[in-house]
Amino acid sequence: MTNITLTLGDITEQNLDAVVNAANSSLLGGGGVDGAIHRRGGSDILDECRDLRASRYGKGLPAGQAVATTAGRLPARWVIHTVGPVFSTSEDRSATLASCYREALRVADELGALTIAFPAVSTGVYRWPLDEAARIALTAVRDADTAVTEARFVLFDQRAYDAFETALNALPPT
Ligand code: AR6
Repeated sequence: MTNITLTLGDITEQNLDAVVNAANSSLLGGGGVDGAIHRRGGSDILDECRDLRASRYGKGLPAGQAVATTAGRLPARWVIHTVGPVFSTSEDRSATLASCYREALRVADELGALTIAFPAVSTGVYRWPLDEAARIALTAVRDADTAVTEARFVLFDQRAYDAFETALNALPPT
């Protein structure tokens, strides 16, 4: 069973087996979590991302999928890059957001990563409302079939932390 924990902080400082990046399809970096991971992790991560684009994802990594690189100078061993959906009021993209978490855990299992840190995917530049994103994220991780023992949500500000805490307490029993 995966132990879900919440912490207020910066994902680049997490000393777990894997940290998840809220990337974009290009895999070539951006702002927010993505910018912080590439800045702190160094150029090895970007080099591997470029190789992945050339070898497997010529058209980019589709939303809802996940792929791993090493973590460069970060304390973690691996970065698992996933691409969240941009929030839409006209289309329900929650299945894609849930898929980000499930696929990241599947990649973690492939790597043998037992502990993983998640950011609140899609709640920044991609504008997803925090409460709903928290419910989707926590449900997906809680219901996943994985060998991961700790999934730590690393929330960047108090508002995000409070949204995840409320959603965690409100999760219906399995
Ligand atoms: N550690 C933990 N959480 C963080 C950090 C950090 N260092 N920095 C920001 N957050 P975002 P998205 C929070 O925008 O919405 C990028 O340009 C932030 O407060 O990073 O999935 C990519 O290249 C928010 O709650 O990711 C894509 O183009 C959450 O992390 C696009 O943004 C996610 O915000 C992806 O947008």
